[in-house]
Amino acid sequence: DTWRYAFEEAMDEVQGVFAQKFKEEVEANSDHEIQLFPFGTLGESADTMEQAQSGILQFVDQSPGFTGALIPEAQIFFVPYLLPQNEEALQNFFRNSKAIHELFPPLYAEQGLELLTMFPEGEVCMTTQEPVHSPEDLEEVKFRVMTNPLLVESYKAFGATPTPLPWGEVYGAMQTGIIQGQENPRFFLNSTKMYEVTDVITCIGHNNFTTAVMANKDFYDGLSDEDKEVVNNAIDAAFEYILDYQAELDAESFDKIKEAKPDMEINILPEEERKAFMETADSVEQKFLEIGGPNAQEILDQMKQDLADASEAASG
Ligand code: 6CS
Repeated sequence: DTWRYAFEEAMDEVQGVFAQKFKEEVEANSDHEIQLFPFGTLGESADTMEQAQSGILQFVDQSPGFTGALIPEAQIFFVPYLLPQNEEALQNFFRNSKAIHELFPPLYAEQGLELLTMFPEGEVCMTTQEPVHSPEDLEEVKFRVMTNPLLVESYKAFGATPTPLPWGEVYGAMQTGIIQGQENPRFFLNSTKMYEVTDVITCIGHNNFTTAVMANKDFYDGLSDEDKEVVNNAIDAAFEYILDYQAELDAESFDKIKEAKPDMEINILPEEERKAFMETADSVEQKFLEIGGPNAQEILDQMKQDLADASEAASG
């Protein structure tokens, strides 16, 4: 039989590479086949999520940036400066987090989804038309964000005018001037040629792009123990593979952008310029507790514990 798996990116982008690895593992270890549907083949992220919930798709990759409306707790990934900038601590966190491995799965289950894994896609940076050195520079900037209420709050706190849009509309909206800024991980700024429609990249260390892979829950529950193991092992193999893959991609992406557009301005903001952005974190965290659903406090507390453990293990 054939299992259908949709994701939000192209075949050679991070989610696509993860999906290909998953497919390879499943097909090597079972008689099942996986059919992959990259971005654009079945609609936007909201569409593929509906298809996974209704069982038309067996697997879907949807980032918390879009899941926030469905599972309000998933908005926690948009509290700025919550995730560590240290790569080892970040990887420890995604491997071991109790919040991810124990608290989130029942919340996804309520929506008919089996949460299989979450993984990072790299540091998120902004691209804009004008340089950004402080929140004042984002004033009057219509800034595209994923359709996630807390991300809207976060960019309001950064001084911008947030404009939630599905991904498919971003390039065109930037070209026609409907928006003047957006954020995404480094590799994605390169692969989607955001440098063609913006002139400045600004990194302030505020986030790493998290994504999640799920199965339709009825489908997953109906699998034999043996097939569940095939799926889980394939997810583990793809997870380990993607951690290194994305870290390497991250490192080379800006060189590639510079090659493609030598006058692209790339600013990694120094600590003193980051301060004003960092100072917004508390208010956005407070907002998360208001709009992050009934389990917001529990998730936040556990996440902070997990992050402390992950950082300690990294430095020790
Ligand atoms: O910004 C977005 O909407 C997209 N960004 C990434 C890195 N992956 C998929 C998502 O749709």
